[in-house]
Amino acid sequence: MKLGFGLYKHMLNEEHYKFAKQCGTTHVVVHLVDYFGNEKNSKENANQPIGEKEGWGNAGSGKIWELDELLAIKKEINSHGLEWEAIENFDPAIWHDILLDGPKKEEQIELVKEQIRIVGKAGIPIYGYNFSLAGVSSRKTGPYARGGAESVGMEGTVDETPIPNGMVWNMVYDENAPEGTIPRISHDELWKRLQYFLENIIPVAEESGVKLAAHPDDPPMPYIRNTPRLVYQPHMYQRLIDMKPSENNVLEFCLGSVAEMTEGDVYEATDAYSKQNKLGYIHFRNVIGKVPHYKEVFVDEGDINMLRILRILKKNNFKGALIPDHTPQMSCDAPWHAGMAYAMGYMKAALDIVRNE
Ligand SMILES: [Mn+2]
Repeated sequence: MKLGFGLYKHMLNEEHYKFAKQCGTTHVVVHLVDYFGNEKNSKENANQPIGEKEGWGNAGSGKIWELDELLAIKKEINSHGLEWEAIENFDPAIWHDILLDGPKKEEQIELVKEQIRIVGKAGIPIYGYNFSLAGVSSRKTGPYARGGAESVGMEGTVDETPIPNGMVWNMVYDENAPEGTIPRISHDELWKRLQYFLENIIPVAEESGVKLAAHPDDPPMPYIRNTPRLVYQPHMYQRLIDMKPSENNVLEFCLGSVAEMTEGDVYEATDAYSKQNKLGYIHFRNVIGKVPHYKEVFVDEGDINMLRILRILKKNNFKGALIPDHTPQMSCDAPWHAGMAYAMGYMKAALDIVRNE
């Protein structure tokens, strides 16, 4: 198992590579979508929810990331003694009509194929994605973690506001879209759209040496904003795996989201999917409660026994990376950094203990 760290696009600089290294990281997971490029969104709060009406800003230009861009970032990552383990998330600008079954679906599937080929050429082994129309939604911010640390959670209410045309996954891809909202669809329709994606992309991922890793829904409710969710119970991951059997069809396994699910058991799910060698990388975070009443908390204060998870992963020979995903913000001049450093110190010690058992 490897200790990893997630970096957002605006953190791809020397200061953050050094910070990650100082936390004991060996591998990084990079978000290249500029969710928070928008000036009105505070960059320090990049792991916190933004008002859903405004979304997370505008999607990108619709251009894929070219090989020279990726190699330049990789060179810098490597120069700080780190390895690039994964890219997390597609820009809605390149796959909105794959999610929405829109008129540009076929054009966009070719773009995604090309992106995966380029990621393979750059030697980045995993691509994480979240097949979701609403994306992250319905969470509130509050003093939910120990000592009143600011964090996110649900307090029993779901945002039912339909998604306006021109927006998907919290980002605006078409500012001139006609008035109106995206139509309600069934869960089966969403799975059909995923099937189209997997059938087309997994063969390219296989040829390119890239594993595609699916994040579950955050939060894992059956419907949010009038749209169905894909993986909102642990067993639904099995359907995704079985839909396109391949070593390259794997999971971006988010312990927090799995623990928030109303059915199943986070230990059984970890065991079942790690036994099948289906874990690409892990979002190693903790929560108290289940949807629609849960809070994200410090890694050592939640419902999940994190050492028990590590022992299951070790037993099943998991070799991938663990990253903190989100943490509560700590009361000081650098709330995000303090929260991350706390999580990383805990994770490093826990890993050392379990490795040496
Ligand atoms: Mn996650």
